[in-house]
Amino acid sequence: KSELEIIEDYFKEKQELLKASPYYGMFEGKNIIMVQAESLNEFPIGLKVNGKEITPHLNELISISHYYPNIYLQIGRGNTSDAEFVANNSLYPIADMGVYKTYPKNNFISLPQVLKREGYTANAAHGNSPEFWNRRMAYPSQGFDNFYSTEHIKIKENEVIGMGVSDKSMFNQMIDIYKEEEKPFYSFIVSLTNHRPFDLPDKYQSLNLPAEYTETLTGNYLQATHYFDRAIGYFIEKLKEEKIWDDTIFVVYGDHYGPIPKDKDEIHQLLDVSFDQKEQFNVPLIIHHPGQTTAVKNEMTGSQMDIFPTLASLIGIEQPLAHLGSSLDIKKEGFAGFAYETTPYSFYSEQYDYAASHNGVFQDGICTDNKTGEKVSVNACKKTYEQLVKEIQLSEFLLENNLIGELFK
Ligand code: GP9
Repeated sequence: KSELEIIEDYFKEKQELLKASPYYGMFEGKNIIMVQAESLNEFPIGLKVNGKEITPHLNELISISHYYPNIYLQIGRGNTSDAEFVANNSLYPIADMGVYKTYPKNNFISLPQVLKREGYTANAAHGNSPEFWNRRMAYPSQGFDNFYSTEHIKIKENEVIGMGVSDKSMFNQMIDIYKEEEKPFYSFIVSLTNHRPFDLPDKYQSLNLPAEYTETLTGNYLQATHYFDRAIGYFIEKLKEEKIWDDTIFVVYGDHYGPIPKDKDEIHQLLDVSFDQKEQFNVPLIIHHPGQTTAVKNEMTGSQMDIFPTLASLIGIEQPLAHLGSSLDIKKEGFAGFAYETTPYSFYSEQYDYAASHNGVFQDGICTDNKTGEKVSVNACKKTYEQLVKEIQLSEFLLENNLIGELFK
């Protein structure tokens, strides 16, 4: 067999597993709205300060959705844009300047492209210049037919906060676009207002925080996260009003951390949250199934790479896919592997966490039983490590040689 045929077999095996999902094919033909939430960490979800929820609307959404609290980021040099790439392609973002800048014109088997072959339209939205992260050039190869950025004729800069059009305004403008959009559609929205340094103008700060939070990064982050939460609540209400909600799979996940390690002590002091590396890399994932009225909490360890296959199984996609992640709805040994953050080939998994050594020697890394916190023999981490090395190298090989489009021809 040729090298490409061997790779195809690897992907075919992964795709075959999707059929074991209890939801396989259940939402064929439903719209998908996916919101990639700027700087949304997992720790504000469900958190209360002075008896007040930071994310009341997301908490409410969780009460009628599938909620995956143990999901980890997988960004590389392309930061936000790499989170987009990973969620829509289920490959590691191995590229010197991020995938959108390094390989904007490669061929991909991305979520928008696959959905378009199923009869969907696909668009992306972001309230900022299309040049940022080279999205203007990268989005067509990803399969997005329309990019609703600040340069699009339909997008008005009627409310600008921080780096661009406010999240609330973007959500509102997208509602008008959906009314005219052919159905089913896939809409990918990259939010922006909750961006570092999180200094939201006073008039948008609606969280009543105790005095000790004044002018702290933590206080600012909670205010900005609360703003995003209100914008999402508004968006959902509008989707319901326009009768789009019941026909839509609605997804929200965090792109990457908000606070950074230097903020750790302050977060700990104010919120009693131990903002260690695992907490820093932890982002929420919420998937609302059309018609769902009760909460399903799935504590599987997973990553942004699992978003595409989880959605592909909900739609029941039969065409050949090339994803490295898995459906989170299938009981398995989940894991989140890192190609950039921490040290390449480090991972978190159901039972063991592996911190790779800087010298790249497997035996020199540290394997920890995360249930007991005890260091164990590295051999306990070997199987997942080997899979991770293989999949990172495979991503690099496919991207560098522009081979994804050659698969399954
Ligand atoms: C820029 C926005 C932020 O368009 O997506 O990107 P980041 O600075 O978070 O990588």
